[in-house]
Amino acid sequence: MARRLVALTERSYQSANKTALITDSHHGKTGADGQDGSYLCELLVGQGYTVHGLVRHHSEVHSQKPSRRMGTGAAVQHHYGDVLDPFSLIKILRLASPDEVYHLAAQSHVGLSFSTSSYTSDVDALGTLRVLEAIVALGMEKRVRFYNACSSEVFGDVKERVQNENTPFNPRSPYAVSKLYSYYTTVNFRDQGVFAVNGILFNHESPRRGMDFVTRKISRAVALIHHGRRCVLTLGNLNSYRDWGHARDYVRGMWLMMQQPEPEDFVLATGETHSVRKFVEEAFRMIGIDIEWRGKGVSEVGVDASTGRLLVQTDPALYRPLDVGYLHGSPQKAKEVLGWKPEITFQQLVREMVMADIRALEDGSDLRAIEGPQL
Ligand code: G4F
Repeated sequence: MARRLVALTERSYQSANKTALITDSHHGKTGADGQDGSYLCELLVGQGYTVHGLVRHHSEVHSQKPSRRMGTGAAVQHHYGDVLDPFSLIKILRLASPDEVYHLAAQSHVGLSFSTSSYTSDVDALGTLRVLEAIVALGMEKRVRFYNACSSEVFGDVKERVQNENTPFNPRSPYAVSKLYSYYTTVNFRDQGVFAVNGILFNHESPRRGMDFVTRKISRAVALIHHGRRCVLTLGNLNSYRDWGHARDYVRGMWLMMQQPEPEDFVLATGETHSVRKFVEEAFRMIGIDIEWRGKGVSEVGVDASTGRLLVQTDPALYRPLDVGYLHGSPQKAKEVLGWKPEITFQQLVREMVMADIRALEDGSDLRAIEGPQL
């Protein structure tokens, strides 16, 4: 394929003096304030951007250390707003006057979307429409580039063993249906001339991941067990497979999509898939424990193979009404066109997450999970 590669170091679309706006998260911390937003801020500031973050007000913000909250300290200007409030979007877009908008704001917890389906649709589906309409209402559509954080969840009950940009969609949750709406809305605006792209990102994790996503739930529980602070990790479906990468790699892919001469959609994935069970085993291995599985179905438990101590149990309440059992992405197009490939392996990711949680408990920087029912 004779495609032009735009590497981080190339200068075809200059980064210097550019301004970016990152929309904030609603749940699961995926905006300027959360996992993806904070890594993206760091990348953009490093590239010489002025970065604005749209921050939704929630009291948790104020319980966190500012450096962690902002990702990059004073280099990022945060503004209160909400994708549910079109006026706030218009005001922030006018004030920031961005060259690039990274729309990450979402209710990003798939499990939670079953109990908050209307809210999730309002934020994830209509929220995307509101940002795009605000750009057009301000007459900014000719100069603003727009990135939509779409999700591998749109593949749902997968129609192909390995999913790529041409795989048919088959969403299985209110979250996934809403993301599919956001996908087609982005395509529609692109077809009307806006530089608008969808990043169809497979799961991406890090020590900054929200504590109610399965990888962080596992890494934090392993750290607590290592410190003798908690006994049993409680999970839902151990047998679902995910293509897990590192968020730092994925924000680089987002940025690259926005530097292309033409707007196109891209899958970002590692090309490897592992079960939740495997993640658990790998995480415990980091603290020298081999897990042995005993029993079946909801009675299945994981014990320390050398002592028989109970370490993992399952709870039917943590199973979703519908789950996506298998996701496995192909990063082929991103590799060929963007020159993107993930640098952090599955084992390195698990190690980094477990070690970070162990350190956080040691140095007192561990932030307690928000009280409430488990997800
Ligand atoms: O970590 P999860 O909650 O992530 P999920 O549902 O795959 O969604 C994440 O990745 C998507 C793709 O990038 C994003 F669009 C989305 O916003 C989010 O970031 O669950 C992963 C798997 C599921 O099959 C779930 O049923 O782990 C299974 N699981 C088993 N026990 C659990 C648990 N998930 C959670 N959250 N908590 C459990 O106790």
